[in-house]
Amino acid sequence: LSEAVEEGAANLARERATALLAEGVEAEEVLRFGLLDAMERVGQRFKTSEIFVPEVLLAARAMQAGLSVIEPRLRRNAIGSRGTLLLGTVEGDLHSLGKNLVRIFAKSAGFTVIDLGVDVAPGVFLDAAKRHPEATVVGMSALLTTTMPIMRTVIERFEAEGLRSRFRFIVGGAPVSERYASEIGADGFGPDAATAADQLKAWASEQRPTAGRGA
Ligand code: B1M
Repeated sequence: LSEAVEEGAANLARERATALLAEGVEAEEVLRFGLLDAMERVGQRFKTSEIFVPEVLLAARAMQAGLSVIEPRLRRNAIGSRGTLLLGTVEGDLHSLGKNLVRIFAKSAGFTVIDLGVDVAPGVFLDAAKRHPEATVVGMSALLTTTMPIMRTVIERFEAEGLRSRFRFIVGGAPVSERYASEIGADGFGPDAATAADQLKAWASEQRPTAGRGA
């Protein structure tokens, strides 16, 4: 499977992921050793100019094909809704895979996820917050050092509109750190999608944020 992902062979990735599940391999193992490790190697080869954007794009498509096969298994333990998460990759950033993983893990943990997609402008997060009064968490992904600052802008826009206190903000993505999350005023950081889902669960079991918090 990891070879199929590295080669950007989406159909093969789909077939191999399906075969692995049929053989009884756990979906979490397929994710870690078949998909994530492969994409890590793709990143390394891209960094050293061994491969270029088209190959990376094909690999990402193959990973997405594998992800769609294992998603129902990862979600099999999902329970009733624990809350609603507004999720997106920030403006200027087209990287979708980490965000999609957060969506899968959050859904598995019982959350309703409103996936706003990639290249999400601050105003779009705000509109979604207004359209979904049930939402209490905003999740933002950024993979580029140039797009990370947009996460701060989003939080500032929520503050300016008086909406900050309704939400917890969780951020993540390869260049994002816990320290950066705290610097921009986010409430949480997810080094990976599973940890992000754990954070959501922890928040859901606490009380909602109180008015004026974080303003
Ligand atoms: Co891009 N890219 N890319 N890329 N790409 C990186 C990020 C890069 C590190 C590669 C490199 O140089 N080694 C580099 C960024 C450098 C930097 O900013 N410092 C880079 C670059 C430069 C670019 C372009 C500028 C290249 C160009 O055009 N010259 C361009 C930018 C386009 C844009 O966004 N405007 C670009 C384009 C692309 C593709 C479109 C070809 C493709 C994305 C396709 C897609 O997503 N549909 C792509 C890919 C695939 C990568 C790499 C190789 C892999 C990223 C990935 O999907 N990883 C990446 C190298 C790398 O990261 N090693 C690279 C797998 C994914 C599951 O991991 O998203 O990190 P990740 O998510 C993790 C955690 O970060 C976390 O959970 C996941 C694990 O469970 N997480 C969260 C993520 N979001 C979270 C949110 C949370 C919590 C946790 O809470 C809400």
